Amino acid sequence: MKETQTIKRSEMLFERALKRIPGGVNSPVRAFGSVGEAPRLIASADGSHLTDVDGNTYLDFIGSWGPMILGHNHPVVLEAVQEACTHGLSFGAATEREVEMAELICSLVPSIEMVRMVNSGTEAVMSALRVARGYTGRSKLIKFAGCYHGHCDAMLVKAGSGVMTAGIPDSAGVPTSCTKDTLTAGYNDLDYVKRLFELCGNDIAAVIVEPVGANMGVVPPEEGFLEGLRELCTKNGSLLIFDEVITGFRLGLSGAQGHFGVNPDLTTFGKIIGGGMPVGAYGGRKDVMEMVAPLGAVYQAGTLSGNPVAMAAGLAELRLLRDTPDFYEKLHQKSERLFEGMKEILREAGSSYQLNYIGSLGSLFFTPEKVKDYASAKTSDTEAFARYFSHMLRAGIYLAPSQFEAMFVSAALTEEEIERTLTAVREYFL
Ligand code: HOZ
Repeated sequence: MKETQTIKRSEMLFERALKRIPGGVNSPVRAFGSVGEAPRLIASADGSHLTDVDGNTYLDFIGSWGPMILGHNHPVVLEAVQEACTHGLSFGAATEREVEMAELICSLVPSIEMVRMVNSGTEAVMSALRVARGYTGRSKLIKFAGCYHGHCDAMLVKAGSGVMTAGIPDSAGVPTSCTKDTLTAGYNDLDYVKRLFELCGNDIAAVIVEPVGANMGVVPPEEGFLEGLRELCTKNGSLLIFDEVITGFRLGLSGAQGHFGVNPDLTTFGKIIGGGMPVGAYGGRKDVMEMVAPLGAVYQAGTLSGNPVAMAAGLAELRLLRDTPDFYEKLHQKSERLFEGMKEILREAGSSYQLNYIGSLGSLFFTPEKVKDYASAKTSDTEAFARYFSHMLRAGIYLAPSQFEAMFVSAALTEEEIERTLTAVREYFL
């Protein structure tokens, strides 16, 4: 977008939104608060592009925060949704598609023997934690600073994502009784987790982790970290939960667990499994999932869970990912060209930056420190990030409006668009 292009309609609508929606948005990061820009209100999207209400187009590196791995408006997903709509929008009853969805997920992710569909990643996490507590009869949970597991009460402790830029490490409205059993460790700090297990191993129901941190910017696990968590959980009779809301079906068909070869007991999903519709899921070992009502004593329910239209979108997207030859290889090669190109520019620009990436997820941190956890991510100069963000936005490149979110690459991105992005990065840094 050029400086001369207008954002008048976005501004006018946002003014109206501020009067009737808290902060003008339905999810905090969208307010662009930490980058000092007016949010662009989006009217439509297609392939690798977004178009705002003023008619400006942007190359989209958010992809609805993950689901749009195929790009926007993929015809196969759209057709599946349109076809499903003609049969009814919601039945509140069991359907054939949800059986197919459960079978498909179990066939693609080896650690999953049974799965329950819900409506969001938050719901998936909340339910998985309840199942873990029900199964083990224990109450304590270990989470990692900077990991974000949605906005359920027990997980709003040193959470990543919007919580990091909002400067509220522990949310108001969450009674201490809801978080007193949440223990927090540093990401990649296996020794600390060992100490927690030494102190109260018999009380720990579960360790929950993003197998690749993607809500404090992208922070991959160091060698041995996930394996170490697996070992500790097995040894102490605790469950290991991988939150694959972002990495599921993004790093590969079997997610981060397939990529790293570490099997959790339970996994949570969201984003890609809904193909852009509001869907989440949790699943894992049969003996654990058999705890869920009506089979077992852990209660969890939902009117719109397994919604037929949402299932149609998710099934179409997952089947495409499964059936497109070399889908992930090609996406990762494309991402590598982009991220390695950025690294080269950053090297030329000096050493005050870090670029972490894995597969089609990446983050540029404005810090000279290697970013391996929450503390090192927090050393980033967020004002410098905001200046970079504004430059990119004006060049027509739509990045996540926060230092602590990921850059998502979609299969719709073309070579020409990668070059265009690198040119904008070069213009900023060199
Ligand atoms: N929780 C998302 C970022 N990790 C933001 C979701 C949204 O604003 O749509």
